[in-house]
Amino acid sequence: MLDKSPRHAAVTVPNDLAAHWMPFTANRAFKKAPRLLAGAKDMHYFTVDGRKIIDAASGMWCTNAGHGRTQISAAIAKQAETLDYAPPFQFGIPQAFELASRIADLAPAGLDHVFFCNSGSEAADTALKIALAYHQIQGQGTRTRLIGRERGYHGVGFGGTSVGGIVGNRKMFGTLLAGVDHLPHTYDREKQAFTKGEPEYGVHFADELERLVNLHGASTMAAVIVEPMAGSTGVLPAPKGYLKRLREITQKHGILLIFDEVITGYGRLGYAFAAERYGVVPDMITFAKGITNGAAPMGGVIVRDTIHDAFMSGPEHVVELTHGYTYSAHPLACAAGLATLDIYRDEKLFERANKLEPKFADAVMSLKNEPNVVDIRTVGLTAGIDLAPRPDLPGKRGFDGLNSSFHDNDLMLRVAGDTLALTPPLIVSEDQIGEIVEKVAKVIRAVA
Ligand code: PXG
Repeated sequence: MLDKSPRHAAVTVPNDLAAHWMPFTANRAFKKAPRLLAGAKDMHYFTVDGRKIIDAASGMWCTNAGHGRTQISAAIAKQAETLDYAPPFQFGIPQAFELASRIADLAPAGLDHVFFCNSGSEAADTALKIALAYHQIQGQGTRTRLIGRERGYHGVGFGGTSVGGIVGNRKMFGTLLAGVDHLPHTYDREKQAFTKGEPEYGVHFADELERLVNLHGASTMAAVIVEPMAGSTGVLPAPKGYLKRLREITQKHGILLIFDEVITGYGRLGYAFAAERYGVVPDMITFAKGITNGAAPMGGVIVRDTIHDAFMSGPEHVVELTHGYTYSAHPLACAAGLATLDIYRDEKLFERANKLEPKFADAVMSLKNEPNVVDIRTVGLTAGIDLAPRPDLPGKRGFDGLNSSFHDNDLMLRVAGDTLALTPPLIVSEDQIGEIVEKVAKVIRAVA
């Protein structure tokens, strides 16, 4: 039935979709059968034709507190009226300092400084640049090598693309940064299939870092960057003990460890940051997405005191780190961030995710016997469901799943190749988890 509330009143849809070259989208297929959104509230999107779609993707891993939070939109509106823009270089706004302190309070002890940017991509590139600059000012300028991981995603800047490990995102863009190497990914279906949470098998994948140290020499290595749970590549939780082992090896060799928590931050794994879930303290944490509940673009890097402090020397009138963005700590994003952190705290959403995790895992695992399901992984309020690729057309089953979910089943999910990813807002109810799983079952059968 058409819901007639004003939020999703009819929206004018342009006749011509040609001018907008859409990001990470199959443009021609989209424009033949557009998936157009007009509104959102709590757990739902509304389409331009008034259908109500349950959001099992938090938009794109962003809206952890659900959609249309008036506390956030009111804070943004008020900020826009009071101070629309302020230069972030050599000037500041109180909200930026307050937000940085609030983020540092959520982060592990010792990570007390926040550098703001506008996206996860900028956060990754910022962290990599801080790592290089840090070693240089420490008199270890030979440490220039950056290590990523196969199947890793750190956004689309040249740094993030270089350390990233998804071939489709790399192969069109030349030789990328020099001196980058990659750890192997941590997924072995034979040993790990249908695991809830962190797989038992795979801590040894971290030892590959020793091999890279033996190959390149520790004195050439600047930093290792990994996602505590690889999200974009289809939800690969770290094996038990893996991140701890990486920490031990990086520490032993003076290599910085960066956790890319763009997805895992702000409650997705049941904690403020995954670092807390795993009891491992990296040297830097990158974040984005959930910091503003998706309502304004913002990203950032949380930096260990010793790294930050190393920059704070030399004449005081001189810029310590020659890096930053016109929109670093943008007033509207700061306002959104502060309102978002209030909601996370007041509604105890991280704890809620933690409590729901076993129920969510059980519900999603019930899809095990649906056609073509070859693995299901769950961690926090996130799941990856691998469907066997069609031998003739890899990725087609997943793509058809995206269309079937949106057009025929009133469901939004994420698709990576032939993997369906579920990552609902942390406000999801148990009934809604059931509803999502039922809809996913229909989608899987539709693409069988
Ligand atoms: N790091 C990680 C770990 C990410 O997941 C980025 C960096 C880049 O963030 P920006 O804000 O520059 O896009 C991301 C982004 C998906 C999907 O479908 C995931 C992301 C982006 C788009 C789609 O899984 N993650």
